[in-house]
Amino acid sequence: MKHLKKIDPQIYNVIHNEAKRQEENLELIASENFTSPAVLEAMGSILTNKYAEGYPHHRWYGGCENVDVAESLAIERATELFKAEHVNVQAHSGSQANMAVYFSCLNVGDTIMALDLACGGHLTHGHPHNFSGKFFKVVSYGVHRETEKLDYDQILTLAKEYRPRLILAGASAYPRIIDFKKFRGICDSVGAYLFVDMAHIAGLVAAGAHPSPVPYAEFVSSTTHKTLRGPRGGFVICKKEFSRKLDLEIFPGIQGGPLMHVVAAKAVAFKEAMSAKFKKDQRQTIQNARVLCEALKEKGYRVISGGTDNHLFLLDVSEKGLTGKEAQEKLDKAGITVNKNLIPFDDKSPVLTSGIRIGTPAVTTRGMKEKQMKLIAEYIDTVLKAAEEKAFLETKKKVRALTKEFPLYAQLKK
Ligand code: DSN
Repeated sequence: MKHLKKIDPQIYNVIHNEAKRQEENLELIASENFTSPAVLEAMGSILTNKYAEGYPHHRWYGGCENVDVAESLAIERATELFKAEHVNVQAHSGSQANMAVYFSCLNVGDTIMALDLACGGHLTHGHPHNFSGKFFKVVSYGVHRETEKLDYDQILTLAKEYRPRLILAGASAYPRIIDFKKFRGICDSVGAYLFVDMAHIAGLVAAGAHPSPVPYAEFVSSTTHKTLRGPRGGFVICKKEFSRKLDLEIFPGIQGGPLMHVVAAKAVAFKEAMSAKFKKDQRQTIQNARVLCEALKEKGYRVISGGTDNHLFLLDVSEKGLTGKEAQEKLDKAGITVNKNLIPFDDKSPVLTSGIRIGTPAVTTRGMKEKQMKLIAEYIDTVLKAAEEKAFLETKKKVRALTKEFPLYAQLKK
């Protein structure tokens, strides 16, 4: 980055320091991952210079012959990967993907049903401060008080009572398989659309490691940067009958020019997600989550719902006398990055929380396996129990040694 270093040393330093942090720390934020060098190259390319409002071969600008190829490839690959009827790859983010879905099939004031934030839902699933909570009447469903798993009977009862126009399945912090067929049945019994936000599990779905929502839902939204391991961005899948409406809602409905460097990087990520290596990594991600979760359970931690079927799990740290915020801060001191998270029926505020969310996509991309998960469980336990700086620093040294064994972007340094 010699030009950046010369022109803007402050921003150069930000990138340099962040690269060091990513290299040296253990990244356990469930929604984060490390893209491939190929994705980085496409994303950091001159395609950022091009305006391309519209869709391939129907643009409002001249000179789109090259970016048309990139977007067509992204669409073809995502269509094949997820066995979709129609894909739009232009959403700048998961939030915009969700907004486009709502606007494609709802009117302002319609009723939607979605998972409560404290039980694992997302802000765009009807939070009062989010557009979704302002534009629509929101009925939240939760998880069962004892099992902490989705309670399909409760969802059906609520659906019959409130007759929502759309039911959203999908979560940011739910560790179990979601039964999309059951959701379809519930939607059919009340005449609602099924909308699945698969952002967290998209990589698992692409690899066949989690059942796909695509056969069941009218709309499926996702991001590309979580388990899917692509650039930061969004995309939407829908049934053919909604394709024109969806495309119009993305552009010109809620966005202007697509980010063609990101669209090209999405195409690269979809290609990579078709590989045998990607599929193997997704299965290892789940296996790593299970091993790390079990190791922490053995150390006496309460795990929400008793375990995990996917890439993440939630620890209730309140039983250890900590808030989620305190646990996150302690782990940060040892170079272990997680996020505080509400847990079902949490009595603490979203700022404090009773839990932390732990995910294995990023450490798995680095090549870590079961053996390293057991070590990480040791480190987490030591840090959460410790009160003195010395213990954090000792664990930090162990974290540094472990991450050094699994270098990031070794290809870029050759
Ligand atoms: N904010 C993301 C997460 O961390 O799960 C969801 O979009």
